[in-house]
Amino acid sequence: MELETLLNSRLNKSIKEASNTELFYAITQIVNQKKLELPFIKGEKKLYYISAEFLIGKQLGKNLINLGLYHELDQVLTKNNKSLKQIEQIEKEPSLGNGGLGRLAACFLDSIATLNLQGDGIGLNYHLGLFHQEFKDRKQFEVADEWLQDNTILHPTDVHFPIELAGKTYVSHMYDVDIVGYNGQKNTLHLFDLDTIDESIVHDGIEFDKTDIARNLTLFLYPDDRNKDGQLLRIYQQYFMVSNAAQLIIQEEKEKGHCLDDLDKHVSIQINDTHPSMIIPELIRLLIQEGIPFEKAVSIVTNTCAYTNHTILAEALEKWPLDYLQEVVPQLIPIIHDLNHSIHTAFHGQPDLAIIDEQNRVHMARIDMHYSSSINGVAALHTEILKNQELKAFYTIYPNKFNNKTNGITFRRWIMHCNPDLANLIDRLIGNSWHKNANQLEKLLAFSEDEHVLNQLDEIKYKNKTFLAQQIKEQEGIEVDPNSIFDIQVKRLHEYKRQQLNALWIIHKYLQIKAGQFPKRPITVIFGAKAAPAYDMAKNIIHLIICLQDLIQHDPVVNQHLKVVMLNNYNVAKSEMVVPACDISEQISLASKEASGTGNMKFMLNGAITLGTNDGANVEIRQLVGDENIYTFGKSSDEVIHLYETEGYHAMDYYQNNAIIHDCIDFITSPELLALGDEKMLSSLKNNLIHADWFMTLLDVNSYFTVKESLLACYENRNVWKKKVLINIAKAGFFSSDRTIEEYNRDIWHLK
Ligand code: B1H
Repeated sequence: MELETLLNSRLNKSIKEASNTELFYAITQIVNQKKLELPFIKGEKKLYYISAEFLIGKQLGKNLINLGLYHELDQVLTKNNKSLKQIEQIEKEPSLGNGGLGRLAACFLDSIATLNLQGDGIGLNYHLGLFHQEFKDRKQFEVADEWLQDNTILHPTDVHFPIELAGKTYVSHMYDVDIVGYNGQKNTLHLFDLDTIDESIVHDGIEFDKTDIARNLTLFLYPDDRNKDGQLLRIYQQYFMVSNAAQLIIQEEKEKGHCLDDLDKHVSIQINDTHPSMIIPELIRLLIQEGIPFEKAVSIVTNTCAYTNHTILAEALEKWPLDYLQEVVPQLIPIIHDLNHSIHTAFHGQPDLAIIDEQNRVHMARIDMHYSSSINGVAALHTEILKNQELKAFYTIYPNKFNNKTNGITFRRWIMHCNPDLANLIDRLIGNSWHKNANQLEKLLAFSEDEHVLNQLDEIKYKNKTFLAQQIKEQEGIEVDPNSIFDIQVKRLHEYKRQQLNALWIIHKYLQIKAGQFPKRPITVIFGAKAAPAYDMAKNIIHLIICLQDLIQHDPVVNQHLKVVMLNNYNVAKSEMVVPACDISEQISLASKEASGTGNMKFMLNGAITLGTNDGANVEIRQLVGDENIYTFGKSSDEVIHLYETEGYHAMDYYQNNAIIHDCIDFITSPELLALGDEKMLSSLKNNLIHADWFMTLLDVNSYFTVKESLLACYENRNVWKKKVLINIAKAGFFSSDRTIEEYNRDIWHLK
């Protein structure tokens, strides 16, 4: 049936008369029906991608694209004076992730299904998600994100497993989300939950009794783990996730009639960071229960599992006190001891290889590295740092396990859905083969001198900036000029990502404008970021940015030249608004610290120029586009690593010896800012920058300011800029997650 007829038959009125909400539910029903008709992907071997986060974004538009229905439906609705884009807004965004790690898992599920590979995701159904960010008094506050209300994506199943937690048995409940590929087939994301969860125990934002496991287990992603109860809760969550995963895998294998001795021939398990690492001892335990001897079970599990490392920051390489594990998962302790013992014997007690260290902490990443068959980093530089620095001891003993898989993004969401005008222009120029073979984008290079094409690209950018400006006006109440340069930094808030460096530049620009030195063209600096609730310095940085936003907005001279916007509650939907509207993509982490980054890829694909350090995947962007088409600055990762090793960085020296840095930092506690901000938070940030500055903000101030000025100047050279934009789009094909997944499959999973 034609879509229009189908839609009419679902509504008891005409499309014109129906409200957006009525249309949303009618379209959702149609999509659900179409999904039901799709076959599940089948194969000899199946992948299970286990992750604490799946930042999947709104599903309706994505499903329509992957079902090949978006275009037709859009036309039907437009004809009836309705906007599909507005109808899509009605869906609440799933709050099942935090940042790049979770978004990567979502892009991977999309590509796995699109490549017709049999692979399901396994995670948890967080009722209140990460948190919803609110600003009050220019500060971040966290409230529960009730994204599950009006749920249209989760399907309850009748799958339940018994899970032992601290000696008590809980019964899990599995919910499924369909993962539709861009190829007429589907996989599933399985989210586990307890029926006894009680949202009403949450009070004062996101506070709740951390010990009431039956009621709290799957309330929130990343509960505050500063104290013991919080850490225990994270262990409860992680074990609940992996015990469900292990039982599901074994059940599915038995249903297929496979022998568990052959598990590694039929199953691959990808461990996304260390949160799912307990899958290893848990699977060993269950295989032993099934009658397989310990040594054999260990070897099967090792061959089945593969581990991805996403960061070199020590804080994220989890180490759980053995006592805590003893309390929550006593059934795993004998296995962990046996594994530790084997390693101790095999490597003569070498301390940096030990699973249980001298302080009786269990190193989760070390379990992964000893007992899986692949260890990968997420960008070329990151993998080299793992091999030569962070995980050197392991690279020495297992050189063949290490491999690189540079991250990618799904082009279905990150250009076709978020930037339809650009996608359509590309279709007209080079045909649509790039939808399934992203390298075809290089054909755009043929137009790099074509003034007409370059102008069309520029007009699309202007239209996207105008749309974002409208949204900012509506949602944040700030007027921004689409003719200004849109300079954007959106990502988790962390000192290593150095949003504070960007803020220092804003202060610098503000002071220049105050002194009568005006930029050639107004600049709009846009931020979006959530700070972890327990991360005070990150909250201080958000506070500074909002104070600057308000100071500048209300200064009648400065606001002619400069605007700052801190987007509230940055999420996937907001990202889809800002990515197509960006001129300058800020990727300014301290070199060596950003494992890859994936926002950098989204911005490049949508025609922004990167202003970045030689870090993570920026390095690969630079290799692809060439030095003329990216603006890099700052010390290299080798230099930074050397500074850490020699304790050679002293923020105070920069503060005392550089007048510009001195003035910018002093301005943080200037009367102007103290009139708007919290004295304690602003001085704490200032003191940190002078006396600690663990992520070396001041190291790169000089080169950042200089290179940023030359990038802004380049924008005025309109034809040169437009050509750079085209080259960035044309070279972005490498960053398709289809390419990444083909590599995982070729080197690690071998699904077909
Ligand atoms: C990344 C995290 C992360 N790496 C633990 N590690 C967390 C780890 O709250 N926790 O417990 C939260 C986040 N996230 C990101 O992964 C990297 O920083 C990015 O550079 C990378 O692109 C992304 C995907 O690989």
